[in-house]
Amino acid sequence: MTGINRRQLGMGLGAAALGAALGGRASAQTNAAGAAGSSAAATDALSFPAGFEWGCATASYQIEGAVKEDGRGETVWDVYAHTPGKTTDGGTGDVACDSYHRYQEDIALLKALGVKNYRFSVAWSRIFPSGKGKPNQKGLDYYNRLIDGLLAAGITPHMTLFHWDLPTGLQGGWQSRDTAYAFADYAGFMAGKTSDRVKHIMTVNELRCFTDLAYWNGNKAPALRLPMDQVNQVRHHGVLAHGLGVQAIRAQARAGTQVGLADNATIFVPAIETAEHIEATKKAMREENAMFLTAIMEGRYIDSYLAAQGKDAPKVQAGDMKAIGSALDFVSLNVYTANTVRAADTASGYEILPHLANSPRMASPWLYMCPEALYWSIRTVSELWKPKKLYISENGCSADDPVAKDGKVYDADRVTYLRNYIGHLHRAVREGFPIEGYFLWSLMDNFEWEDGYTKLFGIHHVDFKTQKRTPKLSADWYRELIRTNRMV
Ligand code: GBH
Repeated sequence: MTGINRRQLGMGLGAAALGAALGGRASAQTNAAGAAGSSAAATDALSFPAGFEWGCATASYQIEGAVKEDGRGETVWDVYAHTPGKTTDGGTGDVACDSYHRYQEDIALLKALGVKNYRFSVAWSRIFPSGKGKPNQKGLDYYNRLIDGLLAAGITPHMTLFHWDLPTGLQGGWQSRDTAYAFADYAGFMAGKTSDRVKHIMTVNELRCFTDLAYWNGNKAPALRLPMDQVNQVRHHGVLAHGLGVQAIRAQARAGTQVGLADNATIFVPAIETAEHIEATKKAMREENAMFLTAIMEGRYIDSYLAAQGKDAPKVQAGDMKAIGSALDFVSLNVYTANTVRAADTASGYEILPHLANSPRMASPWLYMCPEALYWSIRTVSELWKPKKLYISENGCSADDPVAKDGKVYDADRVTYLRNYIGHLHRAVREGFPIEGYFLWSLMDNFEWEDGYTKLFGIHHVDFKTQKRTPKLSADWYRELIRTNRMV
């Protein structure tokens, strides 16, 4: 559906916004507006535009297994997961969902679900086992089989090039500027080899996670706790890798290849939907993400960030910021939770309100329920930076997921989570923001990083002893949403 059609739809349906977000029934007024639209599918207040891209997401280390096969090189996550005490119950990605061998089965799952889009990531160390140097054909062959299999099933591949599994062969990891150059070489190589078939490429996944959480908080690989000046340098190398990656992809990809990134900007929602709180929220969005998404969208580090970091600010070389600010075809956001902001009489002009002990949340302690995050993430990013297109590249949740007597997982809580978040996605669509698609995290239960296999996000249950995949209630729900292209 075109932007014009969406705006027409939005204008007609504005009055129904609240009703739809709450799962209410379409009113006579909205039905009339829908009938006036050009798309047959958009016939009521709860429909999505025809062609809205529904998908599922996964990542290499979390699902592939086969860590020593066909020349794959070691990564920081292999080391971390095998270090006693790092992951809950000692979980590793050695086998995970065994997707390296079972990718055909996974394609069949996607097909049965009716999703037409799949977001996967490439394990850098399968392509360049030590991060750079001579490419490994067998690793590339795997992704060619996956891509061809997806296309044969009528599913569009959306490829992420780095989802945290950094080759240990890269000395110094993200502390080294050379890693950004190595990433660009790898990114260009993959674009050259796959862009005849892959038209959507994301450089990196979640800058904050592989920089701050890995080199400052120390709870993601390589689990360091560096001083702030070094942390800022790691962050800089992360955004630089993205920017140089964009340039390398553009240099080597076929015309028409769309390039972006999947970032987990910290999301803010206004306490009350009034001009002053919305302004404060946008300000928080821009300032709290200054070292990541703001730098990428503006091609500079904003003054407040540089002032706050003082002598610890990153060391920037000529040309870096230009590369970092390379124009993008789309911006993808991983959205799980958010913080509430109010306008306040503080130096920054805003206050971020803390989550409280009884704030509702899902099975992961950090996963506070905040459905409006999906709307406000899209709106604040759109209004601040006007990206051409947006995607939600991840949204989903962990849940308790007990297996019932009949072998099925009835995850009604996950359905509630998804239904509410997608209700707010629908609002963003209705209001005409350029949101193209949505990827549910995750296709199936998988290795959840430091939580091992104790927090599971899948809409398919995986029996890790037998590798049997079984649709949960949430998969049935998502299938129906896709089939009708409508809130269900
Ligand atoms: C995403 O990260 C990842 O892309 C994906 O691989 C992962 O499986 C999925 O979401 C589910 O977690 O130490 O308390 O500060 C999610 C974003 C941000 C979640 C940081 C955990 C920190 C927890 N992550 N957050 S805490």
